[in-house]
Amino acid sequence: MEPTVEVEQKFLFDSDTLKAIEDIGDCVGQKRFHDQYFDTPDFQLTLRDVWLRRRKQSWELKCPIDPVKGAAETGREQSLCTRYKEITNLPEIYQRVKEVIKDAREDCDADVPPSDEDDSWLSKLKLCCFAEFTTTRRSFTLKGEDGVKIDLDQADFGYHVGEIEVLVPEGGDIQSAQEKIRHTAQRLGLNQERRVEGKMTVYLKRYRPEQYAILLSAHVL
Ligand code: V4E
Repeated sequence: MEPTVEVEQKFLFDSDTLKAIEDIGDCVGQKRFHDQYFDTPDFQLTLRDVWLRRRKQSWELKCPIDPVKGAAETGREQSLCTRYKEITNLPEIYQRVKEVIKDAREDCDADVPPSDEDDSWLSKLKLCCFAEFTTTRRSFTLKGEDGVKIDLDQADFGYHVGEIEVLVPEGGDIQSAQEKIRHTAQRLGLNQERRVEGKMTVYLKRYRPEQYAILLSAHVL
């Protein structure tokens, strides 16, 4: 599958928000999934805001589309939306991860890309699981708003968060996706001034405080 850009805004929700969503949207399903996130012991991926995840036996890599996001957004207003390129093709994920992990280049440049059945590439690149949790997700589409999805997530460590999401093909119109998200947020009566913490931020703060502190000071979180 071609990489896409995921544009999204997270929000906190209560029974009023849920009612607003049910008024203007249709529930299109509920699912449960277990996520495992991987990084090197010295956080080479997450320090670059690169997130390697296995969900339901499939791999996914989320990379920033603005490579110097920290520097670009430090000191001025941070957008409420996040924008990440999503790569789901395993050979391409392997290639990107090797480019990000410095020590990997010399050792692994000539080798064959991994397959779904073979996890040996993880240890070769010194990648370990640093976070895992299960999420129950209810998804909604919106009447009169093409391409907008709303997810309401409940993580098993006791945090719930919503997200308004639009997927854009690579090179597509990110501004108009952000505009759709702003419009949806307005329709739901959300009154946000700051970004809301995602599941990972809360997870790291609770269970990986060292990594959390390092990513916070590097302006990744
Ligand atoms: C990109 C990212 C992480 C990877 C997980 O992304 P997220 O969209 O939060 O998870 P989820 O389960 O909703 O994935 P989906 O099913 O939509 O693919 S973990 C941290 N980040 C960066 C990040 C950030 N710094 N701030 C916010 C508000 N979100 C994400």
